[in-house]
Amino acid sequence: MKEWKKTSCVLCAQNCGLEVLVESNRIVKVKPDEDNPRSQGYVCRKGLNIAHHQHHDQRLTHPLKKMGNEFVPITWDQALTEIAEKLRSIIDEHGPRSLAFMGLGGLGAHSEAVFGLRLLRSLGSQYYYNAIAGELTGMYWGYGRTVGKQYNATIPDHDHTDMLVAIGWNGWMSHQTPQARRHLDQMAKDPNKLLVVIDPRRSETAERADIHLALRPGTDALLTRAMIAIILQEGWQNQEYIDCYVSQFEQVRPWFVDFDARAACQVCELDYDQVKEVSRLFATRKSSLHADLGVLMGRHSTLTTYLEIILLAVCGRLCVPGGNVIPGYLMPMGSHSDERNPKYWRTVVTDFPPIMGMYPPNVMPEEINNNHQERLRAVLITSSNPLRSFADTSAYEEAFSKLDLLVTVEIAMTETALMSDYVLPDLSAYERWDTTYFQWNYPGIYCQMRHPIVEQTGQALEGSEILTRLADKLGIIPTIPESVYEAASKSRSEYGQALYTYVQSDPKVAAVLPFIVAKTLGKEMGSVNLAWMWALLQNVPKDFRENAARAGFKPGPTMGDDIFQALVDHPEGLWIGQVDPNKNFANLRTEDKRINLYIPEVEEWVYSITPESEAERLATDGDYPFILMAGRHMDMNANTLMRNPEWNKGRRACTLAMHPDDAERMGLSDRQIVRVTTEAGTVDIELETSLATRSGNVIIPHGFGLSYNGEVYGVNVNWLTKNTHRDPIAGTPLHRYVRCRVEMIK
Ligand SMILES: Nc1nc2c(c(=O)[nH]1)N[C@H]1C(S)=C(S)[C@@H](COP(=O)(O)OP(=O)(O)OC[C@H]3O[C@@H](n4cnc5c(=O)[nH]c(N)nc54)[C@H](O)[C@@H]3O)O[C@H]1N2
Ligand SMILES: Nc1nc2c(c(=O)[nH]1)N[C@H]1C(S)=C(S)[C@@H](COP(=O)(O)OP(=O)(O)OC[C@H]3O[C@@H](n4cnc5c(=O)[nH]c(N)nc54)[C@H](O)[C@@H]3O)O[C@H]1N2
Ligand code: SF4
Ligand SMILES: [Mo]
Repeated sequence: MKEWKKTSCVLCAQNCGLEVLVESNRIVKVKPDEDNPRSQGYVCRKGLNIAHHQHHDQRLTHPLKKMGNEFVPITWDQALTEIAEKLRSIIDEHGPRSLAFMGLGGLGAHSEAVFGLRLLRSLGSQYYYNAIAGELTGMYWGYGRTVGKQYNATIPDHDHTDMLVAIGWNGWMSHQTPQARRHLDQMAKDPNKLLVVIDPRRSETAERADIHLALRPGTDALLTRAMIAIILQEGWQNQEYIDCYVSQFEQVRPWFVDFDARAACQVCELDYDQVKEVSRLFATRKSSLHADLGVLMGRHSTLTTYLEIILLAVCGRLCVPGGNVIPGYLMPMGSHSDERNPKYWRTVVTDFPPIMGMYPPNVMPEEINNNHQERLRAVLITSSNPLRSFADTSAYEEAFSKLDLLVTVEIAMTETALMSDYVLPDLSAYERWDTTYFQWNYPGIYCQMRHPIVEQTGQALEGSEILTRLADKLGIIPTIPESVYEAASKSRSEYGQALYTYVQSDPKVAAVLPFIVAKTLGKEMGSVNLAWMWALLQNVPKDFRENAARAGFKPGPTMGDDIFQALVDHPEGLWIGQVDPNKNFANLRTEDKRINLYIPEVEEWVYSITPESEAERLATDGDYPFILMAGRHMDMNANTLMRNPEWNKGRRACTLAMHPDDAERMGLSDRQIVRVTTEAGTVDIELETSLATRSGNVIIPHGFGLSYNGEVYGVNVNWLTKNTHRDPIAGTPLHRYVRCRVEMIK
């Protein structure tokens, strides 16, 4: 039996539509899906290799318990009973702060998140760690303060902008915008549009740019301060916009008025006149800005993204067509958690607050490995592989060995799973119903409920089902009235009424609603994720309903059910909403409904970014003369999501990239094995000379160091990163600026 089925790629946040040929329960061919309304037949090499994500030798099929050095298959009942007992006893003895969750949904699937969060909350803990708090939270923090909600971060209005500034974003390889290569090509080739890339090296995106500002690594804060200074000194700011939509401008203006932009450009190793011209263009055109890991994982990460918000605001580029806009969404990617509100816990020994409800993976090793009464003792992980993904693998290994309980819900026997006490098998993204809530699109709100397209061969369960069963074992779910079960077996409309009546009857039910839906409608539908999508759609806020109406859904009580049915009927995905581009300012949730420019806590930090002080801090360190970019997104990695190394066979996937001049100076040659050392550790790795690297810089991609069938593929760059090398506010890693030395192996 062969059948073409519609699904999507789960390897990056674009989730491009795919059509896959399934034969004997295996994915044998993959092609882009022309019918997918967002990706429209766009796909990259990774998506075409999705079979290597689904089919490999490390697939988990049974719950496993570690006994000595062995993993022994056990029943679901035994696994969940034992885990529940251990969790209870740890919390009873040490309090809820001893428990953390990590992960809960990655690049391809988000349904499980609400279940994990409810379980965590029901157990009294707030400690939720996620990869997003290793990249985006500094930027979310800035948006939280300036526009009022952390989840209202902006994206470029990709179809309407006529000047796109890519700062620290290599979209050609990493995507991060719909149909990235097509879009970047259009921006570059259209004589009426400008693509500006700010990147220290000639990245694949920079190669196509109209203007490439090859700044010195780590100088984005200085450059952004200089650009704002130029704009204000020249009077290019959009005063009308500022008067209408911005407050506290007068408080930030002094940060720029006397700033020596010319000296700053010199430290950034940029031509002042070119920076001035880019600033003028940015202030006068329909410009937008896309910042990514080069900035988010760069020096002064949170500060730089905040300065970028100021830049956008003074040029009148926020919430306007063609500028940076706040997209619509079905579900925000996290919750607004303003750290000034004492109800949010800080981490016990490192004192970091949550941003978007998430704590930074960088601090977890310290939060485990200490003698505090309330240190972390139990960690439950789903859809994440901290031992390869997060900074400082040695620190993680040491910390995890000190846990009383480590449980990993996975599809593969990963490096992290191998350290766990229990490993629980999840259905894969292609074996279950699932969706993502990514919102990197505008003005459409896109959604795809992926159908299961292959069958599992073991006893795996949906992650949300696993979490529900665990919640049950922990006694978190109340006894559900028979009437709710009965209604679920009849019709969705009867179920909706029965559920409503039940929720109204007991105020405690709402807090555990996902579990109730899982046990009733989930059971009936054969999928908790599918049932949760239905429930979610019944409860959407008013502005989502307005957006859905603009996308053609009939307003009224059945709207949620109609969208649900449409999702089931359209496995290729569909537009479920359209935001009103003329109402983008309505997303401002500050008290005065304006963009609040002034964040007092970072004032001193801004003032510290001067040409003189930065020149000093950037000076070469004799012990560590190179700057390592510890991570790079390229055709041959997809975070740690690919388990079968076959897909990169014959390619030079994981090397240390170095400029040929540097190699020559050091007497090193291409393909030679060299030794790289940082404050965190040492690795040996193959050298690749490459003009795509800036002199003085070296690059190792992330996502390698995979252990597969007794072999290790590539080098795990996180042996070289230190978890304490992080942003002071968000705790995010500064992976794009790691000092290192490279040596010949004698
Ligand atoms: N192929 C592939 N695509 C992916 C992924 C993957 O693993 N592989 N992962 C996905 C994920 S989770 C993410 S978060 C995205 C990330 O996507 P990107 O942020 O685009 O990824 P990077 O490769 O880190 O690209 C950032 C660029 O910043 C530049 N840079 C380095 N230092 C500096 C600096 O100091 N200043 C400036 N301005 N730029 C600097 C680098 O040279 C690089 O070209 O990619 C997504 N897409
Ligand atoms: N040094 C360095 N480190 C980096 C980066 C860098 O640039 N430099 N990039 C960082 C970035 S941007 C990110 S986003 C993080 C990502 O880091 P992680 O959060 O670890 O995410 P992934 O590597 O995408 O996937 C983690 C695990 O999810 C599992 N998984 C996949 N599908 C499912 C599923 O359906 N169910 C379950 N239960 N598990 C599943 C995979 O098998 C994999 O082991 O890595 C970061 N790490
Ligand atoms: S990895 Fe490639 S194919 Fe997959 S979603 Fe991202 S851009 Fe699309
Ligand atoms: Mo990421």
